[in-house]
Amino acid sequence: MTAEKISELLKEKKVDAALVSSPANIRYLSGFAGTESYLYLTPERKVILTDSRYTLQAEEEGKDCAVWTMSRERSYGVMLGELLREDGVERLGFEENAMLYGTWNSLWKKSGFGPEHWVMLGDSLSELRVMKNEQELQWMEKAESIGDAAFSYILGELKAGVTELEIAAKLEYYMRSHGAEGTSFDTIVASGYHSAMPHAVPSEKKLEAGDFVTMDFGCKYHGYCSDMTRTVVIGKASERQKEVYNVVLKAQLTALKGLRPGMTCAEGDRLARDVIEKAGYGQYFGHSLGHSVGLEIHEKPALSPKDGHVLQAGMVETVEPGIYIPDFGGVRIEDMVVLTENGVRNLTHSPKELIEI
Ligand SMILES: [Mn+2]
Repeated sequence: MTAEKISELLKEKKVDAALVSSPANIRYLSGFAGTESYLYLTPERKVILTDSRYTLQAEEEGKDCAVWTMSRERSYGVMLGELLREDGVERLGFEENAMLYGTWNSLWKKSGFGPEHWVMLGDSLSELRVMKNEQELQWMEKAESIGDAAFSYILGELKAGVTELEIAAKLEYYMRSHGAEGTSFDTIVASGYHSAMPHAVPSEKKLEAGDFVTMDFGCKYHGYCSDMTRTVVIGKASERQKEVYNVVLKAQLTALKGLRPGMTCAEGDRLARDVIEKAGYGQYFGHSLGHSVGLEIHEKPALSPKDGHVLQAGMVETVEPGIYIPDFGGVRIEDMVVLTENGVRNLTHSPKELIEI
């Protein structure tokens, strides 16, 4: 992130300084990967405000940053007051979507800078992260490749009698023991009637013959997230299962083929939704086609019917249509792609023709 971009943003928002509180933005703008800290920014300087658990890490990771450590006598609010007075700040930008009201209340009281000095920045700092550079793409590709390997491994572990929790644990153990720093969200393993819930929580339910099993999982590499979903059938798939699966697959392939820079996110969503609606399953596809991914698992813009952003080369999006039918089950197929000049490059390589186990 260039210093010019930060200066530009501060100027555009007419603020003298910004207090960054979202961990992903702190990491992106400073390199510091700790949590429960702040990054204070002006066009001239960057100061990480943290506590003693993170002092050494902040000094090591924070590029061109001073590090101030809070203490009982010198709270975050007190340190912030010192900075604002030193720099003669009149207007301080802050992330109202990444700060609790109680925290803000305490910060303005202890700093001595009342509410009239605080300016909401909306999501403007997060928007700096929308376009991914080569290094970020490499890390995301690596994270997704660990996911691909985990899927191919888990196929050998899926069988009737094993619980959803065991499968989730095995996926996570595999990813961590192959270089992942952790999961990028809580792993979803949903079998049988559970698979009708798009974000089901893995349970002690055992996989049974005839179950759809939807596995949605991802991991982090250098802080960057991966995300993928595959649905398989335990035993032989019924005709209806095949039909539903193939509608989702066709919707996904259609979207992968049609997505390109210049179209809006809503138009992207439409590509897959049209296929599902035409097949008569429109009412069973309740969520958006996809979302952006990066340091956070759900970033903007999203491939949603409500998102008017224009897709540009360098954005990363998931493409994950689904059909969820109560008392029958559900199917979701998800890849993670990067927008290129004339389409998309798929970062996910796992097979997606219906697998019967
Ligand atoms: Mn996803």
